[in-house]
Amino acid sequence: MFKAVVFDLDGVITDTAAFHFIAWRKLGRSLGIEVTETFNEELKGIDRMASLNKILALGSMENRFSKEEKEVLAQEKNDFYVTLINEISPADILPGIEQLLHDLDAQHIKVGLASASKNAPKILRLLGLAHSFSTIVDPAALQQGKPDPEIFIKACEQLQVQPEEAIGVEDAYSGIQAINAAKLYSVGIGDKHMLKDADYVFGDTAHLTFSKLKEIWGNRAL
Ligand code: B16
Ligand code: MG
Repeated sequence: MFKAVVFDLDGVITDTAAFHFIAWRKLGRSLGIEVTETFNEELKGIDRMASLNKILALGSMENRFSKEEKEVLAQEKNDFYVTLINEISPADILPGIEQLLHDLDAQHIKVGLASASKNAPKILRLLGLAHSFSTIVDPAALQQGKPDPEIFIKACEQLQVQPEEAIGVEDAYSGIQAINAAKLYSVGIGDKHMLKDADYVFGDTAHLTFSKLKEIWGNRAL
């Protein structure tokens, strides 16, 4: 049996993509750059500064701002984003996740969080799930973002398990690459074609049950 599950946050535990979109769109408009919903898809799973750099490149403004000015822009987006996420409540937990966390706890399987979001502890608190995670990797302490494996390797170290004994759950392509490179068993949530490198893909979190995880773990190729 697997000894730990390491979860991504956004798109797996809850869906904050719409809030990120509203906040980036507002910042983009203040600079004359139109961030569309389609473009927002490309920002999923990547960190705040990398997202800003992509938006500036979209508007051909990649060389217009100094590092300090970009810090101010990223902070501006985050201040607005934080006012938006204050609305988050336990009703925003994605289907099946609460039950899964409950079952993992009952089976004494360790649970960790590997999110690129610096707002992750606050979001878990608002969802009422902070107690369900025995460890959260601090993204500010990382050298590399996803698809680099660092965040998932760190999560396993903090949980004191070997990556080969753990399952990683992600909704983003870059996240699946990170889990695979870290050598956990990778579970994708979303589109089978987009997440084709995952060891197993669920269409949505409602199908992500403890019994199904046990089954796919038992059937995995060694
Ligand atoms: P913040 P995840 C990611 O969360 C989001 O998917 C991504 O859109 C966001 O830019 C990133 O967190 C950083 O978030 O600005 O709150 O630090 O999918 O890794 O849980
Ligand atoms: Mg995600």
